[in-house]
Amino acid sequence: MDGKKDWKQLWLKYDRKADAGNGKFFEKVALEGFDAADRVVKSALCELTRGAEGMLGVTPKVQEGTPCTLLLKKATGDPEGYALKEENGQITLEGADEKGLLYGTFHLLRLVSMEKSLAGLQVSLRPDNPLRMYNHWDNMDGSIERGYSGESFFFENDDIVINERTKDYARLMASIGINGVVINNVNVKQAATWLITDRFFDKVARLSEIFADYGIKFFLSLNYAATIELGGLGSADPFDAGVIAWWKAKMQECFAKIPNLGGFLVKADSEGRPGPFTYGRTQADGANMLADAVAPYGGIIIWRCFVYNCMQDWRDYKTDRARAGYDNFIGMDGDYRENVILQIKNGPMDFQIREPVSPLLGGLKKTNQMLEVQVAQEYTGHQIDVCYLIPMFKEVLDFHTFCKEGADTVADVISGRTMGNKNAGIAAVINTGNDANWTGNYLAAANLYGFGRLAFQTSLSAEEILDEWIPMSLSSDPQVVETVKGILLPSRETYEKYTSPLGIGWMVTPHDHYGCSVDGYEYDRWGTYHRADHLGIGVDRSDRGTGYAQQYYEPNASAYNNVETCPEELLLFFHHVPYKYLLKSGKTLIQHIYDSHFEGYDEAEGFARAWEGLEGKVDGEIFANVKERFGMQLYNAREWRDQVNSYFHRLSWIPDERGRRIY
Ligand code: GCW
Repeated sequence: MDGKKDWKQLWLKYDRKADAGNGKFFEKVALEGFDAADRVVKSALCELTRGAEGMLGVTPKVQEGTPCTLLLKKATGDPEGYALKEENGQITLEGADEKGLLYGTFHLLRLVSMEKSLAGLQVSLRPDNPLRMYNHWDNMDGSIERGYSGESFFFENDDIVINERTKDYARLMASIGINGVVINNVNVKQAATWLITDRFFDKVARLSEIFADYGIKFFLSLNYAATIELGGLGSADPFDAGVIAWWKAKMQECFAKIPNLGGFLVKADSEGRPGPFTYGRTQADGANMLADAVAPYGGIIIWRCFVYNCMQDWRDYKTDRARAGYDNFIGMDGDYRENVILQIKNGPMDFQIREPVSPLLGGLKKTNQMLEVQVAQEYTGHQIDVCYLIPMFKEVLDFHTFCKEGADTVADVISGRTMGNKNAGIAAVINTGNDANWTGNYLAAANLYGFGRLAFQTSLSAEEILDEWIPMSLSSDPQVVETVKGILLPSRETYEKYTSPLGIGWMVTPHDHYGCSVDGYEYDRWGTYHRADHLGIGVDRSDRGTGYAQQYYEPNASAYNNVETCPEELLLFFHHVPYKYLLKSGKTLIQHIYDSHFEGYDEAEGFARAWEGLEGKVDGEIFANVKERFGMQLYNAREWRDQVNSYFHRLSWIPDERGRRIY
């Protein structure tokens, strides 16, 4: 198989694998209770054939009735769930519905790809989160906001593109359990506003049908001011009868024209986007108006909570951007329609390498919630620097909010376990583009894969996910598996070490967000400050400062409020701390800054060296791609190390205890 074709399919490349006694199970396949003509069943059968032929050299014969070696059977169970069992040489895959069948099929193929024996197999699974979504920030001119792997494969020249990649994409998504996709940027402007009109309905419908084949609901981001821009109305006031009527008619049209439409994602009153605040209305007023319009069709409105003042005065120490999400939404807890879900970023700021968990998650007790994370590496290395994000996502999911005894983790809240609700789940800003390898750095596909797997089965560890992804995507050679794990597992902490310290965030090149600029945002309007002076650094968010720490339930609130009990990795997020402050390690804060920056660079160098050792063991193109990225990462890490260290050395006048070169 030629290299290029191979890497285009990412973890579904289905190259020949050791049989491990598995081939025989794929010889005779029978369906029971499933309709072979159903579109999702067809996809499952197609995938089964493709996988078995590619990996095992077996072409399954789909036949009626038993005896068979693989029985695909409809059974009762939770939606999207499945069970797999091997007994006496026969595997039974029970799906609770067509999607369950599809996910079970991918499970089976995954094991084959990992060269695991299917003998004695016994699993029963259902997804942990009802909604498992990827959000694209793709613009209709083909650009991608915060995209680091080429241009959009959905749009170009203000039009929709449908090609081979569309289907490959849907397969990849289904294989990791994604069941909803938003194809366009939340900043809906120009042509994208027209996606809900006749100009695009035909192509939008075709696109959505491709997703339907793989059990994926189709979503669009909406322009809140469409009544003005498309409807020619003078207003977007959610209480205006004309506005309400326009949306009702528009939604009727949308759901009639786009058969697989799940609903809409809305960014309102945020970073210059229009919203209900303009009319003196609340976020709930805006969301509910749209929710009522989509309710007759079973649609949902996913409303983002990224609402803050982006015109702040840096001189102002009282206004705190971290507070904004909570302050803007907590007062309306319980006021949202049942088909509204609030989508909340994992942290209160914006996808930094380290942030506390947003206090809105679980802070809201009567409102549907969805977690938003960013797989696109906006602040975490632009898919140049390697940064495996699954450990960070797991930290967020495992966080105890203390909202309800026994069901208080973020995972509980967003799975619906805390409130017993079904409109809940998890979404990620995706890291794909039209680069041949989808994600720029081939290793960034571990994040693409891992997010889906984690959304489906939250208990999977960051390492277990790599134990799947590496053999499926690179090689099952133990040296490759161990080396790549050795690079990816610590990579988030490495990135953190050479960039901004202890939760302070930012210090990035403004707008672009790659590379170091310690004061880049310090005197700007975005509310993102480090407040360093010659004595110390950090933002006082305790009750003596902005009071942000008080937005948490106890005991989190007190823990964060007090410099002694604040988790050290978040120390500078919550407190302004002198450089001579002694950390638990016995080091001063300034020494920690120096040490971690030297360490971070050295670790990145170690990763690059380890990768060199895989030459000839992985596909040549993949090897070269990652090697090239490591070259760029080392340049970046060195700049970060030396700029941060020099900055604090010059400010504090405190020398490095170990006398290393600081500029
Ligand atoms: O992370 C920031 C980005 C913006 C983005 C915004 C958001 C889509 O810098 O590019 O806009 O967040 O999440 O809405």
